[in-house]
Amino acid sequence: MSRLLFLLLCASALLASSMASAAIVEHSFHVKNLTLRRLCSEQVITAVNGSLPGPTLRVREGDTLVVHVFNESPYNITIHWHGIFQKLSGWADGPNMVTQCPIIPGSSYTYRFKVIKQEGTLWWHAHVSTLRATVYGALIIRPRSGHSYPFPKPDKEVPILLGEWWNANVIDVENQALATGGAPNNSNAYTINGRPGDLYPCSQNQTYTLKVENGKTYLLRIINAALNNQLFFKIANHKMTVVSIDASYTQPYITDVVVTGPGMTTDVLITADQPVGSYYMAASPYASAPGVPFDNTTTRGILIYEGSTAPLLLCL
Ligand SMILES: *[C@@H]1O[C@H](CO)[C@@H](O)[C@H](O)[C@H]1NC(C)=O
Ligand SMILES: *[C@@H]1O[C@H](CO)[C@@H](O)[C@H](O)[C@H]1NC(C)=O
Ligand SMILES: *[C@@H]1O[C@H](CO)[C@@H](O)[C@H](O)[C@H]1NC(C)=O
Ligand SMILES: *[C@@H]1O[C@H](CO)[C@@H](O)[C@H](O)[C@H]1NC(C)=O
Ligand SMILES: *[C@@H]1O[C@H](CO)[C@@H](O)[C@H](O)[C@H]1NC(C)=O
Ligand SMILES: *[C@@H]1O[C@H](CO)[C@@H](O)[C@H](O)[C@H]1NC(C)=O
Ligand SMILES: [Cu+2]
Repeated sequence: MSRLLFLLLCASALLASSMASAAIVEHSFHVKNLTLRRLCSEQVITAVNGSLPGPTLRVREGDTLVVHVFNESPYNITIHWHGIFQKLSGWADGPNMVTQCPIIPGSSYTYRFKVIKQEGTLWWHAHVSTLRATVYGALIIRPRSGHSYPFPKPDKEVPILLGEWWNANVIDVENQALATGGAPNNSNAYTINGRPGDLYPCSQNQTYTLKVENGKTYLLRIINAALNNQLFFKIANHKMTVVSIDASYTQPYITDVVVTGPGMTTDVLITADQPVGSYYMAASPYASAPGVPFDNTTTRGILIYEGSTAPLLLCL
């Protein structure tokens, strides 16, 4: 009896302390066809809410995230919350046929979980077949209110999602590999926030640009959403201070290149402290297995200083 009372008291104390600063953050995802023009041709992809990447979700540590997923696509879908601990909410984790049956076309499912003791950047992606190539987005976890980052507050925060693009329906790519017993086709491009960049055909106008102001500091939340490849990421003439990896703070360290494995995230601070101008950013893969072909192309974006007039681009 006293033990039960003790448990109840503990439970209500916990509830009171977590309610003090926690919120319920509720969103809906509409998964459906999206027609995009990339690399000289049109392609129908599966995407959330008509954009690639899909919507960025923002919560604070301690919040409960509720996402209603409506499957308006022709394919079975689940959404995985990559890196979330899912304490006592394993059924919200998302792997198809592991923690749930898929959300079949025309139906919906609600994910509900608490984000506890994780701060930084994670992301979400489809966990059925190869659909995560196009069904993905950022999940940003800020400190709970009254708490701050263990580094100087940046002027702005920018998700940088590195992705992979196929000039094909990714379901067909997978099915073709299954049917022939061979390796699936490699991707045709890498992307920064859904854009391949000016090194690819017909893609000059599909180049991600980040406008910055002289003297300001930016928190880039870099996410490797590629399927198979480790990617190097670099910005010409700019140093990066790594402050967090996979939603865990790190000892800050300064570097001019970061490498992220598929699924991993790296948060870096950059300061716009270079002469006003335009600077390339780029991501390219690292693969060391001998004789195994891989997509060895490079995606580029551009960091543009406000007031920059010269079209001159500084290369890496
Ligand atoms: C997705 O789109 C729906 C319908 O337009 C909208 O109500 C919802 O707020 C969007 N979700 C996000 C996370 O932006
Ligand atoms: C969505 O795209 C798929 C594959 O291209 C196609 O088979 C299907 O008819 C499309 N569905 C809708 C509702 O447009
Ligand atoms: C979609 O999910 C349903 C229900 O689990 C299953 O019966 C069906 O085989 C799945 N379809 C595909 C193409 O995997
Ligand atoms: C895979 O690549 C081969 C060779 O380029 C091409 O013929 C085939 O159509 C591709 N498969 C898919 C599903 O795009
Ligand atoms: C982008 O440029 C390509 C040619 O490089 C062109 O075919 C395409 O229509 C352009 N797209 C837009 C949206 O301007
Ligand atoms: C990429 O791979 C192709 C085919 O294996 C090869 O011809 C080309 O030289 C490689 N390019 C780079 C930049 O490594
Ligand atoms: Cu994942």
